[in-house]
Amino acid sequence: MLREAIYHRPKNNWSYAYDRETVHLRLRTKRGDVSQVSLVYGDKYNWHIVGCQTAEMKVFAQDSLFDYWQIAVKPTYRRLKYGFKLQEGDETLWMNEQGFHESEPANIYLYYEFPFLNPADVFAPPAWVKDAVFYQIFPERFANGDSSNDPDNVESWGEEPTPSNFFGGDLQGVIDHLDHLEKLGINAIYFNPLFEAPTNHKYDTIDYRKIDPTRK
Ligand SMILES: [Ca+2]
Repeated sequence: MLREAIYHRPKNNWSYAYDRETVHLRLRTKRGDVSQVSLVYGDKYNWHIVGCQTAEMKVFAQDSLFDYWQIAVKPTYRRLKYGFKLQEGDETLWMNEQGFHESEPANIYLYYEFPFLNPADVFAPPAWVKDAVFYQIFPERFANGDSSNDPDNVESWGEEPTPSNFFGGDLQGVIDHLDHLEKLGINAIYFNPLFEAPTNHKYDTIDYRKIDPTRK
């Protein structure tokens, strides 16, 4: 097993609250290098009484270099001590916060910790997002539906776009093409900035409460 490739951090996308009862844990290994990975886990105040448990992790993604293993765990008391057990052929390796071990480490304080499944850490997207198919629109370059609001020096549609030139796209242009978007199966639009700003991209917003006059 190539130890240099094995990676986990007890935070971010490697260890996170999936919902109020479930922690997702991930580990990376060199692609095709490890045949089995198990999570070794338990409760820090019960570990010495009831011991730890093991549960097999599954490869949930691969790229050209790595396998990515994942498991979902529901800790009884919403907190978790954990480490990993990796196997390939006759070789077994334990990994925890302190690094690699060739026999099972007895000291639970060497293990990783997920301190508490705090409801504030659970990302709760609105229910409609799960069925949404988004289309991202850069309004300046989507369609010019109203030439009366065009900025000065507007280019003819189809000319070469540059980082700073203008084509006059606006909200009317989007409205004019809603049928087309609907036919594509789109039911949500992600707009690049629409608010008042001097550039064509409008990330340099001046007033978040005012639609730019060239977009209206
Ligand atoms: Ca326009």
